Amino acid sequence: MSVSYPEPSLFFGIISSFKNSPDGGVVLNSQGVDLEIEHLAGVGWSLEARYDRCHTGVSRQPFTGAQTTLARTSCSIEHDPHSKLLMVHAGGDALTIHLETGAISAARGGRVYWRSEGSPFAAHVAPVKILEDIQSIEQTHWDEPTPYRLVPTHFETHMTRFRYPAPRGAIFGLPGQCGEFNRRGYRYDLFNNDQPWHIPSRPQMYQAWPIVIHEGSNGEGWVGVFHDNPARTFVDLGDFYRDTVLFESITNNTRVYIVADENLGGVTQRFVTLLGTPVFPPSWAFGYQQCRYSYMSSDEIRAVTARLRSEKIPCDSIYFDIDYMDGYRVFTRNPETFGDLTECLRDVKENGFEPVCIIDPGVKVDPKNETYTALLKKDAYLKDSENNTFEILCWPGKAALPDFFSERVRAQWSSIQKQWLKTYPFSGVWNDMNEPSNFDGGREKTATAVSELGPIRDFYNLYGYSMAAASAQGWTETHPEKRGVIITRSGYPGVQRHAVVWHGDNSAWWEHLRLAIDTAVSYALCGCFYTGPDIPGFFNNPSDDMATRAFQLGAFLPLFRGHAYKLTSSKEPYAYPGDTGRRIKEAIALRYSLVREWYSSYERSRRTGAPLLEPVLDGDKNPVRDCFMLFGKLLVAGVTTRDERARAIWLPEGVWYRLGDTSETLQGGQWILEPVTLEHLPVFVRGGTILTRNTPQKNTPETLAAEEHFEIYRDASGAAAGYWYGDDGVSTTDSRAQRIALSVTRGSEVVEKRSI
Ligand code: MIG
Repeated sequence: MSVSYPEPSLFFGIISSFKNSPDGGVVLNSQGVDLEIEHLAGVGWSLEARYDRCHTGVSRQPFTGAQTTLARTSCSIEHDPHSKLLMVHAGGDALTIHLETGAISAARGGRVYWRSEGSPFAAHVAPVKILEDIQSIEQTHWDEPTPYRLVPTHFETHMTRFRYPAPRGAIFGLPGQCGEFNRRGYRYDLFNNDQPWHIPSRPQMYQAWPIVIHEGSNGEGWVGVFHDNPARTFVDLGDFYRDTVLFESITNNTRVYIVADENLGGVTQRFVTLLGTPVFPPSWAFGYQQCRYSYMSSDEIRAVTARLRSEKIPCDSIYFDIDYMDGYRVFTRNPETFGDLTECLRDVKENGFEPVCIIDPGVKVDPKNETYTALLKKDAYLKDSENNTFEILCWPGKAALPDFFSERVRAQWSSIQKQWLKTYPFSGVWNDMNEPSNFDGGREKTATAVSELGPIRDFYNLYGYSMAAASAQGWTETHPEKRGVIITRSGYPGVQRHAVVWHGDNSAWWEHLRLAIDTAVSYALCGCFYTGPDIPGFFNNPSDDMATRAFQLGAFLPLFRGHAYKLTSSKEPYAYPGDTGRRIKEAIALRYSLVREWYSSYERSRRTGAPLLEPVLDGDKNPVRDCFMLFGKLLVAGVTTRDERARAIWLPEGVWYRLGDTSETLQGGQWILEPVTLEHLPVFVRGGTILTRNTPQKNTPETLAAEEHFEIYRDASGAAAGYWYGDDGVSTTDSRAQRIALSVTRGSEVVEKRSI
């Protein structure tokens, strides 16, 4: 049996007209399809293909995760009838379009950094059958032998395509998907999904980030491509087509952003400009946080927090998972087990913990449920094709999904949340299940629902993003002056403007330690800096060694939160005896000893766009397994296998030190073999760094208020520099915020401080 991949029927090829658009861009037309070219200041090119005239469905995505108000650089056109080339100039950037083939290339300073082969834009005008990866669908066709992992299944759709040859080297991106950090050679299906296995053959995960990053096509610098289409999107990076980057979305219009920079970090910076400044969580969010599915009563919450204190384990936050609710009705509390919720919140706060409550999107269908009826009266739910409330099955049983795509509904939700937070003053809101999860028919069925803005299949991947936006709005309305934590499972590029992200239901497996590193670094490259996994892993009971490595790793990832599934053993740091317990406590103490660095570096990254985490690239620009750069100055080497005795680590150019040891220098620009023990992870500091070190107290605010000292790691010339940020830790505008540049010169022990 031969399986063919569907070829599009329409290419954006022979260009029949082109003209300047009123807002400074250029509009081209080919076979009835418009392509609008714009140049965004500080970002790069935006190419929007509008297939309205040859497609049904939305003519323009009602909204996207990107910032829509960015300044446009005005474009000038240069047409050479002889060579049939159209050049569009904007600042130092130039885009060249071949008027007879639709081929496009992008260049800066005369050097081409991105190019297509023929027309990159194409569409299936007549509906095509989607070929699905058999390993990724529940219902497989094992009896049909296939020469390939694809079988035709399920549904017919229009599709639009964007395709170009992959330059050499690694392809990064697609944060949130499982599988290798280097995505080259794989195929992905971005269709947000609650799938807890996190294994490469079931890659559809909670978030859809249609972003890839690779070298420039001339082998210089780095290029990022954001295929901004929130409908289900297939991304093929050389699985079916060798050496190709291909995006295919099941709906009409696609906007593609192409950004280029000399440095990988510069690509991130451009994405931060495009997607917006990440939220600034309060300082306590940089400490250790404790969660479990679920602490079953306010007494259990009190017992856990008391134990953490009595064992002298620093911790900043305690999470209330779904069992605090009354029958899983959002915005309620269980009258028996959490009857004294008000007092419980007061007690944990007095003990120095910030309480965070889970809030799911599904509202229990129940005429006695106030939230349900209030939203029903406002006509606030997604509908089915007959215009009745679309119902899902989730924890509360039958539930209705608020139409978060609608601004009106987001405002209603935020006022309900405001009422809730006024009654029960939690310090943060945790949005789970917002892919949205549906135990009845999954995403295929949910995708048939209809929003006020149209059929949700056209923007399905924005549901979690929209819920996070509503939560963030609710938080701000409750506390205009105070930062809180909104933490979300589902998302789309731009979600970092509203919320922080956690990686969802991992397992206490060694494999998932690697996945946690790859996921956090992938997110960070795309400008979403604050993410992290469940530590030591949600499902399963870890071995002692695995738990040790998990806490040691978590201490170096932005979100450092312990969590555990209902049917597993206790996984709080105090649950481990002997050396395991000691090592875990030491890992947490190490986190707090660097908490000023966390706070300062995060503040700088969100402000400047410099990635908080980056891959470590060897001399051939290949990512070094399980290693990452943190704050631009620490090199953290994860240990993700049992009984590892030594780690091969590439130290980038320059002078390096082991963390905490300024006496011995290591030469960079080479591989080293570093012996490892269970005591700690190998962590190195780049020469030229001043680290602020803290003395761990019971939580972050107390640690930041206590005495600090500087550790000086000099570069080859004997100098070092650092950055120190401080404020009151929670205010949105804090007049006492201080930004200080630290420096020492050769031969001097004095750390100079300069306000910036
Ligand atoms: O289907 O609220 O990922 O962190 O503890 C399980 C219960 C629902 C999934 C989340 C997990 C959370 C759990 N939730």
